[in-house]
Formats: sequence, structure tokens, C-alpha cells
Amino acid sequence: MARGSAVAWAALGPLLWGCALGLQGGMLYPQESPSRECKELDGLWSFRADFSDNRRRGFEEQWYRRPLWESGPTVDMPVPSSFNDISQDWRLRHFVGWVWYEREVILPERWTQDLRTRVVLRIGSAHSYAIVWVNGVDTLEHEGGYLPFEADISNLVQVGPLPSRLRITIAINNTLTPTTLPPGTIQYLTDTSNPPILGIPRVTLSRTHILTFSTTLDCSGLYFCTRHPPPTSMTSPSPPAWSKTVVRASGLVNYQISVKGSNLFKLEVRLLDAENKVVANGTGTQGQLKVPGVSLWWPYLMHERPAYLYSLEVQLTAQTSLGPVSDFYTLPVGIRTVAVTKSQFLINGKPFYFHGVNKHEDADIRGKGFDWPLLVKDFNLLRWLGANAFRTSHYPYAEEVMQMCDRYGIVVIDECPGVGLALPQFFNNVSLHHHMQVMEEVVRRDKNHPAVVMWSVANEPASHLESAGYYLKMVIAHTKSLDPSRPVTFVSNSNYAADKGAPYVDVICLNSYYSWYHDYGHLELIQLQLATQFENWYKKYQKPIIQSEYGAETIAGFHQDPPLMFTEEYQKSLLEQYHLGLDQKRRKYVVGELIWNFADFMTEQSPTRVLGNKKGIFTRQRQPKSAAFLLRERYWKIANETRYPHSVAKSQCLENSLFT
Ligand code: BDP
Repeated sequence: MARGSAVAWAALGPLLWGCALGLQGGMLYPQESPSRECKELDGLWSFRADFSDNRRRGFEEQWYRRPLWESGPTVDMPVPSSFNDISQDWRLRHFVGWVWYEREVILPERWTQDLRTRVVLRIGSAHSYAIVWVNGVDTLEHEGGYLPFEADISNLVQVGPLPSRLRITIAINNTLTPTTLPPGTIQYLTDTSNPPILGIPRVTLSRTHILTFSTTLDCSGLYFCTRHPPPTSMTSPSPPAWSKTVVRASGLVNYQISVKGSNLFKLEVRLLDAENKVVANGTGTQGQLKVPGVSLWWPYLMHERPAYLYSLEVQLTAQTSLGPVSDFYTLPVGIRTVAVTKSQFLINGKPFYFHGVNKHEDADIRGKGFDWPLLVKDFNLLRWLGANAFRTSHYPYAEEVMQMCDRYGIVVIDECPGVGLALPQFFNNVSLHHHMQVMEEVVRRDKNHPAVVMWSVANEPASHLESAGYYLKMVIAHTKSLDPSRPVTFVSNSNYAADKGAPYVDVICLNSYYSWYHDYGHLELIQLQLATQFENWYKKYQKPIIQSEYGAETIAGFHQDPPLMFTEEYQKSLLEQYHLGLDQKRRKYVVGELIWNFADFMTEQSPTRVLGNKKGIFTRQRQPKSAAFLLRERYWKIANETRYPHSVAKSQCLENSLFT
């Protein structure tokens, strides 16, 4: 499995589904409450890779029917983690095909004996095709990595007097094909050139009542109201007049909840402020909560009180054939608006400049496995840097990451796994359909996060192709129909004159590697090339532009002056030249800059990679290269120019901050 973990959960109460965006159902993050319990299944799982020639021995011998050790040797595999770097077996480092995970779980008696209990098995993510069996019974299949999926397994655990022992078996296939996302052309034994890094997700078991108020409570319809109406169009031509009138506005929270399992229920909704004072009430499955004198959710460094969160408490009580049940869930809510003009990105009506990074979920040994110490370290580094944003390049990150962004005010461009769409055959109808399905899952999972301000449907697709133009148009239109409240983009590395997808985006995101992949060594060309890039794109499209990637491969500790490629001096000089170019357009229509990359990360082997990609400003172990200090100085300077209301920001991280 990949990155996430598995969770089982259970709760009391009617099944609560909902969304403000009209999706069918939803999937609430597993949370404990007076009616809900969770059991994280992180830890050691039994593991076996199927090394047979056709990789299908596990299915032919039905490994899921009995404990895995009975069908052959197993090894310990930690969850969550990628399996690639855990063992000393080189075959596993590069393995493509089916791998098998298994774990036994003992359930508390109250989960299995109280028939009003609903037990749900949730897989945080598995890359990229997964089949799940519970006690040998085929329970769940899911296509696509990085996103959660779940199944109600109550009927499997509540079948006998005390069937409290569960055997969970998960088979995962990491093969990339022209119709997977990301796509690829790996075949089992004949081609192992591009093995994906993967591992097991987090599994959770949880308990709710049979009528659970299980999954979604969506309230992404968060509207910010002033005396003047907010802009109706995402791309209104000029900064809206109402943006000047924002003083103490009212916030509007639209909620929509759907309940499964009972028609006889009562829903009560309360919105609490950060001091736990109730500021609005509602009843029923949908409604609008009005918050006078609202405290808005502001990005980090943009306001003296950033990341203000309310709590939306939902209480469900219902009658079922088994008696009365109730369920509770609390959702953090940030109230803010997002809008785009032809030259600005507005948050709460104020121009927002993205000064941030691109990331990867990656670290030594664990690979893509979720890790709290790493996550907190990364957020401390982001704040130290004065970064206010990142892009989830090139896939959705763990839900805990999104929660941290909400709490820390780090703005997110939420990207789906649409990376590597480089060949004409990848733009087919099957892929298009799957890509749309993936966007549904991304939006369904992340739409309630105030930190998410824009969706990115792809990174560097071959957008000069006619077929890619149609494909991108359809995926973007679909994403907008799922969530009309946020702008949508994809990240392009095409030429402005050839790009067929740009007409459909709200914001143009551009990757360019001047003086690295082009004209390498020639730092003196960067400013001219950058100015030409920006001017051409802006003239053609009149849309705000983000420099979504730029950077240089740098081996920490390599030095050379005058600067040569791969040294810390070269990375610094390249950044400096880019910054001069960005400053020329920053107050005009360039609305952001995201360095490639936050930290060094592992990749497949190639002659251009020295133990992975070394374009990080931090090493893979999160130690700064010289460029990190340069970027830090710049980001804090920009933050102090763009802060609202204007005052000088202080570094919260270092005593020797530039501004203390
Ligand atoms: C960009 C890609 C990114 C790569 C980067 C690089 O978007 O995923 O890691 O190039 O080569 O084009 O460093």
C-alpha cells in the first residue's frame, strides 16, 4: 500500500452523508466523538510480493482464503510506508505487480455484539489498484492511489456469538498502464524501468451506530458576504468594488447533510467560534448559518490572526427498528472567499501572492509513508521560510496534511495524480473517464478545507496536442461543476502559442527551467527568458500567472565560485536571477512563485538523477542548503509588503529572525 494508513471505525447513529456541492455521498475523515470510535491499524503487517512470472499466483492459489503464512513465507512490513526501501532485497526495491498485506485485528465486543453498531473499514490510500478481503470475503476494490476508500463491514463482523477476530487481506498492484493516473507503460517482467514508489496506506477500523452519522458533513459552501454581493464570476474582469468595503462582514456557511439508514431523524447543527461560543444554529439536512462580525480565515502572514477556524458540530438523533440512536461529528470550518480577476488572485477580496514551495510526500526509508514528526518538521520549516503556500505536486497529500494547512494558514493548490500525461495515447476516453472520477474523489475529500484555494487537474500534460486540449477542457469543466467555488488550473510546460488547455483555466501555472534544462550554465539569460515567457502568456490570455516550478539540481556541500551547475552557489544565483525577473511582473499579473522543490526526494534511477532529485532547498533530511536562506529573506520581505492590515510580520520560529 502507499502513504496513508488503514482505519476502522464505528459509530452510532444514522448514516450522515452530505455535501454542499451536490456530490453523491461523501467520506468524513475518521474522528472519535461520543458516538464514534476509531482503531488505527498502523504497525506491522505480514507482507509478500508475488514474484511469480505472471504475478497472479496469489489469485490462482487464493492467498486471501487462509492466513498468508499458510501459503508461503511472509516478511514484516510497516504500515504506513512504501515497501521499496524497507528490505535488503533489490527485487523489492524495483518490484512491479501484486503485493499482499495481511493483518489480524481483534475488535472490542461492543463493536460486534451491539447490532446498532456500524463498523467501517477505511483505506487511506493504496497505490494504485487494491482489492480487500475481510476474513476471506471479497469486500472492496478501488482504482487509483492517494485517495481514501471504505466499506461497511458490519455484516461480516456481527455474524456469530463472538467473531471478534478479523483477518484483513489487501492485494495491491502498482502497475502503471496508459489508463491509470498517473499513466505509464510498465509491464511486469519485461520492463521495470520506471518502478513506482509505493507502500501500504493506513487502515482504520471504526465504530458508529448502525444508523451512523458516518461519513460526510460537507460545508464547503462558505460564503463571505459584505454589503455588496460577492463576484458572481470566477474571472470577473476587474477587482470587485466590494473588496474595498470589507470591514466586519457577515459570514455565511451553507451546509447540506444527507442521512442514510433512517427517515425518522432530527439533525441539529451548531457553529462555535474559537472560544467555544455558539455563534449560529441550524436544524435539518440543509441550511445556511449566518455569522455576524465574522472572523475570516486568512493565510499565514497575511493577517495578524491567520487561520481562524470555527467548529461545526452536528448532532443526529434517530429512530431505527433497533431503537433510538444518536451520532456526533465536528468539522473545522474556515470562512473565506476566493476569486480571480484578470490580473489578481483574491482571498477575502485582498490580493494574494503565493510565495511558497512544491512538495513531495517523501523521506528516507519510509518513502511516502505518513509520519507525524516529519509533518510537523515540514510545517516548522515552511513557517521559518515565510512560505504561505504549496502545491501538492503531483498527487493529493494525506488528510492530516490538509488539516495542518487549515490550522497554520498555509494555502494549498490541490493537485490530483494527473502527472506524466506525456504521450498521445494517454488522452483516450477511458483515461478521461477515470480522471474525472479521480477529480470527484479529490473534491469530495478536500472541499471542506479552507486552505485549498485552487484545484490542479494535471502537471505538464502534453498540452500542445489537440486531443489534450479536449481532454483538459472536459476535466476542468467537470471539476468546476463539482466545485464552482474554486478556480481550476493545470500546470503547463508548453509554449504559449501551442498550449491547447490554457483557454480553460482560471490561472495560468507555468513550469520553466531556464539555465537548467535549457541553456544550462547561462544564468545571464534568465531574466530575458522569463520576461518573454510572462509577456507572451499574458498578452495571449490576460489571466493571472503563477511560476509554478523553477529550480536547479544541487548537491548539498558542493561549492564552486564562480558558480557551476550542481553547486549551492549555482542554485542561489539561479534563484536570484529568477527573483529579479519575477519582481518585474509581481505587481502586475504574476501572482505567485513556487520553488521546485521544498526538499530533495527519491525518484526512479536515471542518468540525470544523483540518488533522486536534488532540487530541494532542504536536503531529504530537512537540512537547509544556502538557497534556503536566500528564499527565506525574500519570502519574509514579500510577506511584509503584502500583509493586511499593514504591519511588520515577525518570524515565529527563530530568535535571530530578520524581523525581530
Ligand atoms: C518538472 C516536473 C517535476 C520534476 C522536475 C525536475 O514537473 O515533477 O521533478 O521537472 O526534473 O518538469 O526536477
